[in-house]
Amino acid sequence: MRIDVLTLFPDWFAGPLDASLLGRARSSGILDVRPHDLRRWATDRHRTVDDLPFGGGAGMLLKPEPFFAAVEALYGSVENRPRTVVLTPSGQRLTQRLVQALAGEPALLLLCGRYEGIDERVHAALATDEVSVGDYVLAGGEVAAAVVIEAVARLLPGVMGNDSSAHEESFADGLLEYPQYTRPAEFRGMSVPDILRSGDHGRVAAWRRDQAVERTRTGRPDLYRAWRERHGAPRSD
Ligand code: 6GU
Repeated sequence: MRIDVLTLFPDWFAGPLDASLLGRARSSGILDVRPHDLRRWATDRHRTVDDLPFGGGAGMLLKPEPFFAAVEALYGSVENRPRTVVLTPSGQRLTQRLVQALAGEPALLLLCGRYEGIDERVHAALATDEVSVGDYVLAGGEVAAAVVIEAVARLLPGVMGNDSSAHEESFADGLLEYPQYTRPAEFRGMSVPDILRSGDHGRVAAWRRDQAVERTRTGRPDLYRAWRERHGAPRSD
C-alpha cells in the first residue's frame, strides 16, 4: 500500500517509520510511505503556506493552493486522488472499524494540519474522511497520521508474523484483552493463575473470555454496553 503524507514536517516521520514493524513493512515493500513537504508546492519566494483567517481571530491557517497543487502533482488530478484523510481534532474518532476500512484501500493520502487548521476548501474538495485520534488537542496532525499509518500497516497481509494475532486482540470482537503471563510462574510474590498452567485448553479459553468480559465491564463500560447489545444479552441496568 502506498501512503502519501502532506506535512510541514516530513523529517518528523523518519523515526516512527523506520522502527520495528513499520520499518520491516517498508523494507519488504508491503508499505510505501512518502512524506512530502507541503512547502514544495508554495509559489512565493518565502515558501509561504499559511495566512490570516478571513473574519479575524487568533492564529494562522494553512492556505488551500499548496494542497491542491500537491494533489495534482502526485496524482495528475483531484479526481484521481486516493482516499484522502485530513487529520483534525474535529474529525470522526479513529476506531478499529475505520482502520480496517482504510487498510482495504489500494492507497491513501494523509493531510496534516498545523497552526489553527486548514482552509475549509481543502476539507470540502479534497477530504474523503476527517479523522481525530481522540478528545485532546495535539499541535499538529503528524502524530495522528503516524497513528493511522501504524494501525493500518499491521493489518496489511504479510506485515504481522502471525496473521491471527492481528485479529485476536482488543476490539476485534469488541472486548479488551485478557491478562497474559510468561515465565517465571512466581515473581516477587505474584503468581501466574493455576488455570493457565493446568494444560486444560477449554478451561483456559473460558477463563480468558471471563477475564476479557470483566475487564471490559469495569474499565470500558461504553464498549461493554455495545458488546452486550451485539450479543443480545438481556439488560440488567
Ligand atoms: Cl488528528 N490533530 C490534532 N491537531 N489534534 C488532535 C487530533 C488530530 N486528534 C486528536 N487530537
